[in-house]
Amino acid sequence: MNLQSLHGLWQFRQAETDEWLPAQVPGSVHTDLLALDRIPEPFIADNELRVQWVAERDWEYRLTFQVFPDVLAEERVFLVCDGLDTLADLTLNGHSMGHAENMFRRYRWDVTTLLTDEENELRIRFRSPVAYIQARQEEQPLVSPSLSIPGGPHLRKAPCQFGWDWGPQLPPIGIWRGIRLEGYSTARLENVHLRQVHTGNRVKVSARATIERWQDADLGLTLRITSPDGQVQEAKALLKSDATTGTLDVEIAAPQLWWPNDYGPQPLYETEVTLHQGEKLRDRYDCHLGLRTLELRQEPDEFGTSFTFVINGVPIFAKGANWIPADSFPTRTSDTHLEHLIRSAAQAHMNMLRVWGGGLYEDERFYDLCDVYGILVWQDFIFSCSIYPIDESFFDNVCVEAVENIRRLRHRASLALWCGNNEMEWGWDTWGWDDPDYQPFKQAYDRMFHHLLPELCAEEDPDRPYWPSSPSSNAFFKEPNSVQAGDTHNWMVWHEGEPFISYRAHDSRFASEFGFQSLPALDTIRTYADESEWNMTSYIMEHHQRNTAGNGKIVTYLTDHFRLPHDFESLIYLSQLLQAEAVRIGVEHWRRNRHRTSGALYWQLNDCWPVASWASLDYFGRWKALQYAARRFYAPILLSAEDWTPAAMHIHDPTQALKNYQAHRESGLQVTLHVTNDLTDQWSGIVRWSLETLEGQRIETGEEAVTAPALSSVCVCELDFAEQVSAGNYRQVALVYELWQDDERISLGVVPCAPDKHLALTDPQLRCTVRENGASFEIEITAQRLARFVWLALEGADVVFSDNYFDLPAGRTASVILPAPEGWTTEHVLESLQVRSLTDSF
Ligand code: BMA
Repeated sequence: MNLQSLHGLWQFRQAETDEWLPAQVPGSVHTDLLALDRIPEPFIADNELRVQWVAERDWEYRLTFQVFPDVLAEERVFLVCDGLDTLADLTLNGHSMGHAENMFRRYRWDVTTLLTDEENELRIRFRSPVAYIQARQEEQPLVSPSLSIPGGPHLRKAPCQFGWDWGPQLPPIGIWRGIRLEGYSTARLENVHLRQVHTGNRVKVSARATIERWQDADLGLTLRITSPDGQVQEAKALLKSDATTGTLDVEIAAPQLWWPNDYGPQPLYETEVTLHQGEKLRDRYDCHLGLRTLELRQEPDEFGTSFTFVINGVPIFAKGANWIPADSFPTRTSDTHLEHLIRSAAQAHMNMLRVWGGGLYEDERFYDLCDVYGILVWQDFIFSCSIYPIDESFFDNVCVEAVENIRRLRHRASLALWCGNNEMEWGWDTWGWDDPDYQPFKQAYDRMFHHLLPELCAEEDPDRPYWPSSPSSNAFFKEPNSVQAGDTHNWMVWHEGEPFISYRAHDSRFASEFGFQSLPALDTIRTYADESEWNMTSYIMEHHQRNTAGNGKIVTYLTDHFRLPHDFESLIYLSQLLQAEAVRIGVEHWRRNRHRTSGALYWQLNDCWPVASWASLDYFGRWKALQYAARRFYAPILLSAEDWTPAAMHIHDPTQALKNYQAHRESGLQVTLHVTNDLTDQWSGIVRWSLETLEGQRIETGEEAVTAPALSSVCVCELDFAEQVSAGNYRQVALVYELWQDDERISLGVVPCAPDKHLALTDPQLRCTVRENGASFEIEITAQRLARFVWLALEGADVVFSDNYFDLPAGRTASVILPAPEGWTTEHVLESLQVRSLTDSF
């Protein structure tokens, strides 16, 4: 086996022109043009509109190269393209060699007879994806996502690259993944299937290898597993000259189990399968294996049917978010940035990400990080919000894509689920697709998602569950968004305009999408909008907002909760608070009801360009208020307050619901406090509460010892302050609730008796001290009066604080840690530290 990478400096040109320009491979036309200053950065201002022509043209790439002698000496040489985006025709030394039309497939062509030992020339001509989908859409109009260039479903290309309600219309073109020559003699490993069977305290790992061979020779097959502490175990087999498969087993005693984040460590076993002929290595396959059992438990119960991921026998509450591609131009995402995003998810106690069906099957490095950080992956097949073609060639194309991606990812410890698509069953059920003219499309949907894909999954990856669609109740076209079975997308908050407390009336079995938008950090906005545009309804701010009327929605919700801000920066801050509060209210509700609900994945973790969106990490990876809130509301031990009963709420009349909610608060305050324990050990501690004025005068206080059994949520106390809170004082009073263990405060929350906009807040007089502590600084903050949503920032350095946007009641101290930016002193931190709270916004 000999490999020769073809990465590096290529040339490219617009088709039918003469000017060849330098190109970077892997890469894309847009990023190549950008590097040459031929187009402006599409993410700045409205430059997106000025670069539309790029994807409307055809482009050509070429490389001249010498083949390494040892590659050329092999019996067979293949050109392997891990990703061509998308409509590509290839020629090698003038011979037409192949055609590609699916960016999610790996293409492999036998080029043994086409290569020479002199100069070779490889050319790849890419057709415009936009021209293609437009032409196909004219022949056969298909339902496409409303904010996309119509016709996207005609092409197997990331749907969101044609535009989405958070993404620009910038479909890239080019060689977007690895490209190389692979030379083999005698035989190669076509694929390897690793499976694990757990019995008692032993795991049998089996490797089944499928072999492509060109010679009738005896071959040696070896499976070698190295444990995290370096112990090596091996199994060997001799394959007779006609054998095309071979299976090997290794028994691992006392296995070190792989756990999701916060449940235990993520030990990985180095695993290697090699194919030999005599002493000669013919091929090898390497990966990292995490040993664990996985089950999606669906059992009838008093609420319907459960939907719970069970890892190593432990029913997990899935906590996380939805993942979209990290850049409109995927080849721009650096390893460091990708790791920052996944690490941020883990730091916020997430244990699951859903790779959403409008994006991509991600790179190996994404799943490597998920394996390492203990992030389970809910993997959608890449279909979203559309009606797709029904011809056989489309089905054949998808079958190859599905098999390849299943085989590529099935050994992953992190991979938890294959899911058919995003919101398409919902489309058939609720969005008016079920028209008589569309019946053949509905039948094709049924065939694809209820037969073909589950059958391929069962055959290629029998150890992993398949789910037909998100959302679905697994009843095929019946109530896909049911709260009794399966997963739900809860869009009554935001899309339907209902108040945040509506989440409490939606007892999902597994909430796989729900969310609220906000603006990104000012430093992020600065990269795309001039100061003259720093206004919610300016042209550029609306250009960087893709959800119709999204900015207006933020403003409307803002007026429900907060006073109008006095400047743009405060508007950003308030938009982020709204987002954090909305999602917190949903998640806390579902976590309190963990006997019924088994997961909450908010929409969405990240962004693909700088924009106002549902993301908690913006395009540059900056933590919005929601990301910090997630670190609190996803903590394994959660103290939460429920201050309203859903039964009394008019969820179908949002305005009335909010009025009721406020009226209720004016005539007292009823609150229940709950401890949710997601851990596998019982947890004991103390809950302390205090009804107090904004200045910190205690009206009533209390304390409860609490023991929360493993994997449970308990109601700690029911508090009724009908006597203490009245129309006369409710704007000056708040309930503070704290969780303590071993003299340490673990969390603190506040329920103000009036909506924030009506609270009688005044300057809390925040005071800070800074102390150096090795590689970090510790900031201590105190407040004289209740400070809502204390916000810290360091001018001149992007840092992730240990906590941010938190409440600080009168007389309490908060301690926040920040990693020391290189060369910074305590004085430097003090000078650059910005501290604000809600009163600074109006
Ligand atoms: C969900 C997603 C996306 C969309 C988001 C916000 O339903 O599946 O289609 O971006 O809503 O509208």
